[in-house]
Amino acid sequence: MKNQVTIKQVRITPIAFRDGPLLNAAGIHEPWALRSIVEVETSDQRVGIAETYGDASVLRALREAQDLLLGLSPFALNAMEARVRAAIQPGVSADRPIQFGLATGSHVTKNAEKVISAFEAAMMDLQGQMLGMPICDLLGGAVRPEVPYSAYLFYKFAEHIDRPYAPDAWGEAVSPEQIVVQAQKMVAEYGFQSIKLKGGVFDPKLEIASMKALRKAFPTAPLRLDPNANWSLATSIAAAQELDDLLEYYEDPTPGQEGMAELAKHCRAPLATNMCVTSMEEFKRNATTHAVKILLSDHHYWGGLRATVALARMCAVFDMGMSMHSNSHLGISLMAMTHVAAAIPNLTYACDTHYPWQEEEVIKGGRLAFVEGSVKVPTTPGLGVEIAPSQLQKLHQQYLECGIQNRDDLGQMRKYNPAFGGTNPRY
Ligand code: GKR
Ligand code: MG
Repeated sequence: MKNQVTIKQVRITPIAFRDGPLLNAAGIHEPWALRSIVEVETSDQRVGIAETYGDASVLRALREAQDLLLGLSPFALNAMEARVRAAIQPGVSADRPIQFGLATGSHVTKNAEKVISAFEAAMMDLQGQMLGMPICDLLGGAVRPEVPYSAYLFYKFAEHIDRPYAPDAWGEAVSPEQIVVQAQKMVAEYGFQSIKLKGGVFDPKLEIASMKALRKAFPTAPLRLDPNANWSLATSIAAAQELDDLLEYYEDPTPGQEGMAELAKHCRAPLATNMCVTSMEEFKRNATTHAVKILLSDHHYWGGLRATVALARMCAVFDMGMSMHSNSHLGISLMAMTHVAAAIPNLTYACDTHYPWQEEEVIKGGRLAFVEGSVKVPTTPGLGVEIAPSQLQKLHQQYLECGIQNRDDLGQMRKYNPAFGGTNPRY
């Protein structure tokens, strides 16, 4: 077609930003978190943007696929998806090993979905700019004016080993009392109304005590605990007796759908996951195992914003609730999460976000604001945020200098404790 706007350039820039010494089932966060920033430029000089994982295998997949977009209209999402699926090998091999295992979404087997998602978000940003509409309108329209997020608490050390930079303002949190202080600070600063604790770190007794202390400090807030499958089935069943009346949902206490299905028979709190239902095959199996009642969606690995809207419909069909998972991320991802969450009627649980743990930004205007725990859904065209070029350059330089190319929480923990086993489930 004459004068049709087409994609003429794609830029992929890996970045690194400071991240806290947050503890989890795998170990501890490294001092730098990685992301990839995608910029898709059109023949009429518009730039659409997206943010996704920054591990080496995703970066390589993005780079392998970037030229597939050249010449496409920003509206040609099906053509983009077909090209990417044909080009990206889903399998695991010696040069494509399984990446960080805490979130199944980060496996290389999902590289095609991850690349499609990133390209789709950038192309939908362009579509919105061209039509003068926010992305949520392209997804059917916002059903809520703001999207609620939950406080995402972590056990943590006061500072990283070898002190690569000055410690963050959050301090140490290795006891129930310190977790309550962390929650109070996060709720005071962001206004969150739901609270999630990342568990699977310490003895379950201490983590249950933390949940009880949170309940005392926040008598009415919905509470969640996520041990990232680091508890055996027996431990999870025993803990359920104490947690049942405290939890809004019990997220991934024990590994696998079969384990979760067995646990479901022994607890009243609904089970939620971002670990044992991360693909349509697993979704189909869950319909038989009845393991999980609440799915934590994540457009970054479920294949994009439109795929997440479709997933929400599947959840409705199978009587499942929907919440949203997060990994360490910046404002471009937060905006994409906000658009898609705004457009899904049955995403009724406050979404996860690591955003309070991040101090740096890549977007113009700096860090995004939360009001009463929610992010306002943008009404400006496209995604609603733009890259600050000097920040992109700075964070890219940090990537080049930080020496990390793949997230490795286990390796990082072994710097503190060389004997750290990393067995899962540990308790
Ligand atoms: O950042 O340590 C972390 C989290 O544990 C993350 O890796 C998980 O993917 O947030 C996630 C979850 O809900 O399982
Ligand atoms: Mg989780």
